[in-house]
Amino acid sequence: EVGYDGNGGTKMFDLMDGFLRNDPMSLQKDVLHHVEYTVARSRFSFDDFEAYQALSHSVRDRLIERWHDTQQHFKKKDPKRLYFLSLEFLMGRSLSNSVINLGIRDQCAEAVNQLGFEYEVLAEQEGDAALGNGGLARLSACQMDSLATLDYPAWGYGLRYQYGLFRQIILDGFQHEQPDYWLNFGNPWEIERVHVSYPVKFYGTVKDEDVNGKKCKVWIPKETVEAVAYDNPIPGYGTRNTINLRLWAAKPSDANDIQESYNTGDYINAIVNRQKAEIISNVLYPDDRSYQGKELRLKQQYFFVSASLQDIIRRFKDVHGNFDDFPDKVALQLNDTHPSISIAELMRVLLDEEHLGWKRSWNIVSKVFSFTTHTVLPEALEKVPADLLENVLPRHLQIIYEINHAFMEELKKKIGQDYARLSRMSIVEEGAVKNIRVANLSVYCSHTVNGVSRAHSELIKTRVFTDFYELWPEKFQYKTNGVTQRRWIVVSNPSLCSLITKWLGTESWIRNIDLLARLREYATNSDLQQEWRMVKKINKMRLAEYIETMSGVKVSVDAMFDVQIKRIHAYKRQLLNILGVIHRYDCIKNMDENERKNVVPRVCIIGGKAPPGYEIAKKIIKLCHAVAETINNDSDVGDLLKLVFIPDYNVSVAELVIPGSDLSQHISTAGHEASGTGSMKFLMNGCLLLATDDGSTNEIIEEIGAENMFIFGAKINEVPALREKDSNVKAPLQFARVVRMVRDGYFGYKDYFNSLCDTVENGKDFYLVGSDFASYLEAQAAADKAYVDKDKWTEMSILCTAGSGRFSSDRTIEDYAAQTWGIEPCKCPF
Ligand code: GPV
Repeated sequence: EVGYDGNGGTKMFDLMDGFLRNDPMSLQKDVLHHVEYTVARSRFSFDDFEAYQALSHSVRDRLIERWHDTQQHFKKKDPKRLYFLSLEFLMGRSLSNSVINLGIRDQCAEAVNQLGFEYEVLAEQEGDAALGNGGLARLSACQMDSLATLDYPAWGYGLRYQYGLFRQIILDGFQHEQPDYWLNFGNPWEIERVHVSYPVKFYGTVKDEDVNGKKCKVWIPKETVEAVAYDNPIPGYGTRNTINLRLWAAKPSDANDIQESYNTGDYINAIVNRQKAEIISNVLYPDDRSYQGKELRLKQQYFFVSASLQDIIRRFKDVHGNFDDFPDKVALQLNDTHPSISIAELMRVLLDEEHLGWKRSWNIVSKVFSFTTHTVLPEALEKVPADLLENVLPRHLQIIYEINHAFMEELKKKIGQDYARLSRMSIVEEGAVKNIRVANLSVYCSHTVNGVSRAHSELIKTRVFTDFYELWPEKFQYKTNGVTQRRWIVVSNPSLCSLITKWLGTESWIRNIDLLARLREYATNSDLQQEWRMVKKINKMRLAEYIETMSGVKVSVDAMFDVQIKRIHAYKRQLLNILGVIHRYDCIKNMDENERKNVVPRVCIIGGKAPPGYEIAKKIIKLCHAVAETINNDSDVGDLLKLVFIPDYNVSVAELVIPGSDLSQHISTAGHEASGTGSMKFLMNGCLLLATDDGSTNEIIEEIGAENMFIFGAKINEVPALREKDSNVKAPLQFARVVRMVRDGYFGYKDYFNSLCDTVENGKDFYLVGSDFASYLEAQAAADKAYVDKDKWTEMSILCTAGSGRFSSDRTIEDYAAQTWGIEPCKCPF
C-alpha cells in the first residue's frame, strides 16, 4: 500500500497533516461511509451522481477540518481582517477545485477508480453555483481563491440565492430562460448554521427620543426578516488555510409570530404570509448592470449588508471594547456600489445603537470602507429614488442626508459657491424625482476608490468622477484584475498544467505565477512546440465533441477555433463578430475552387446569455443562429467555415471552451469595457487575442507584445470624434453589403433584424461597429495568415502563457492587501 503526502511523494500519514488521512484507502473508506450514511444508498449499489455526492462529502469533511483550524488561528492571532462584501459570486463547481487546492486529486481519482468509477465523470455531475452574472461575479470568486491561497485573514459575505442566474435554453434560435434550481439536489459545499442568524428590519418610522438625557433618533421598524448563515469553505492551494464565504438566506422571523386567530383561515394565512419573508433571497437579478429603483433589489442589498455587519461587529466586540480600534481591525471592501448601503448602516449602528455621536462615528466609518468600481457605463451607476429609500429604510435616508449636508459644507469650503459643481457632486440628485447617487456616496465615504485596470482608472479620473478626483487625487488607485491560475489552468487544463510543470521542472508556478515567464526561453524549442500543439489538439477534440453534442454541428479540429464567450451586450459587439462571419462567408461564396484552397478553415464559436429584457441582445443571439443555419448547411463552404452558438454559457462551460480555443475575441468599443477578465483566462491557456485597445488590453500588450496579438479599431480618445462623424462615411462598402444581406432576409427572418441593423446604420452606430469594420477584417486576415505558419503560431501561443503572470488574481490581491486594505498574511501553522 502506497501513502501520499499530498505533494506527489510517498510519505505516509503524519499526525500534523490533520485529523483525516488523505491516502486513497482512507478516502475510499470515507466515500463508502458517506454513500451508506449520508446519501443513504447501499454501498453495493450507487450511481455516478451518488458517488459524486459521497466523494464531495468526503472532501467537505477535509475542508471543514481545515476551516476550523484556520478560524481558530485567526481568532488567536486577531489580525486586521478583510471582509469582502459582494452581491455576486460565480463559484462554478467546487469538487474539481477543492481536490486540486487540497492536493488530493490523484488520491480521490484512485479511490473512486477502485470502486468502479471515473473521477472526471463524477466531477461533471456537479452543477455550477451561479450566484452571479458575469465578470464581476467571477472576479469575486477568483479573488476568494487568491485570498485563501495567500493566507490572508479574509471572509467573503454575500446572498444565498435560491435561484442563481437563469439557464439559457435555445428554441428555434431564440433565448428562453429557465430558473436555475441549483439547490434541488442538495449542496454538499455549504454548512447551514441555524444558530448563526440575525434579525434584519425594514420599513416603519423614526422617532425622537431621550436616551439617558440625550436626544436620539430611534427607528421603529415594521417588518423583521431573519438572516441565516450558510458557510462555504474556500480552500487555499498549497496551504492549510481555508477561509469562509458566508452567504445569507432569508427566513421568517418569529419576532411577531404570536397572534390570536379567529378562524382556521386566519391561522393558515398567517403561516403563508410568514413564508413570504423568504422572497428576499429567492432570486438573483439577471441584468448585468442596469437595475434602477427596484424595491426587492434594495431589500436584498440591505438584507445581506445588515446581517454581515451584525456578524462583523459581534466578532469585533467579542475581543475589543473600544470602537475606535475598529478601523485597525476591520477592512470593508465594497464590490461595486451594490453593498454601499452598508455605509449608512454602519453609521446608524454606531450612532443609534452604540451612541458614539456623529463625529466619532464618522471618524470610524470614513476609515474602513474601500470601494471598487467595475464600469464606465453611466447607466450602471446605481440611483435609488429617495421615496423608495424613505419607505424601506427611513433612518438610512436621514443619515445619508446628514452625510450629504456635511459633505456640501466641506465642499463649499474647498470650492466656494460653484453651484453647478456642488450639484454634480451631491449625493442627492434633485429633480422631478429625487435620487440618491450611490456612487457618489461610495466615493465620498470610502478611503480608497479603485478601478479595475489602468485604462479604466484614467476614465474614472477624467470622465466618471473627475470632480472628486480633482479634490482628492490621493483616494484614487487601480488594481488591474486578475484570474486564478488554479481554476483556469490547473483544474480546467490538466494537460497544459503537466506540460508547464515538466518544462519548468517545478510546480511552484501554481503559487508563484511569475515563474511562467521562464517559458519564454523555450518558445521556439521544437520539442516544446510539438508537445504544446498536442495539448491544444487534445483540448480541441474535447471541445469539438461537446459542440457536436450541444449543437449537432461536426467541426474539424484542424480549423482555427475562434471564440467569443461573454455576456451579450451591444458594447461587447458580438454583432461585429457575426457581421465579420457573414463577410467571410460572402467571400468564400464568391471564390472559385482554386481560391478556396487558400482559405484558412475556421470554426467561429459564440456563447453568452442576454439579459431577459434586453431586446437587442436577444436579437443578436437569434441572428447568430440564423446565420449559422445558412452557413453550416451550405455545401459550397464545408469545413472552411462553421458558426456555432454554445448554449447556456457558464463557468464550467468556460473551463471546457477556453483550453480548446486558438483565437479569442475581446472586441468592445474602446472606452467601454472596464477591464475584461476573459482575455486573461485565454491568455493563460495559450490562446491568441484579437482585441480592441480597451480595458486591460494595453497592459496585456505590455506583457505579450503587440506583435503577438491582433489589435485593431479606434482608440479610446478617438471614439468621441468618430461618433460625431456620419456613419456612412466611416463604414466601408463591405459593411453596407453584409448589413444589407441581413435586412434582405438572406438568413431568413426578413425585417425581423431591422431594429438590430438600425443600431449600426443611418447615423446611429453608437458603438462604432461600422467604423471599426475595416480594421476588424484586417486583424482577422492577419490572424489567418499567422495561423498558416504553425511554428510561429505555437511560439506566439507559448508567449501568451509565458506573459500571463501579471494577470493572476494573486497579484491583484497582494496589491489590494498592501495598498488598500492594510492586511497581512496569517498562516495556519500546520
Ligand atoms: I458594473 N462587470 C460585470 O460583470 N457586471 C457588472 O454589473 C459590472 C461590471 C464587469 C466589467 O464589465 C468588466 O469589464 C470587468 O472585468 C469585471 O466587471 C470585473 O471587474
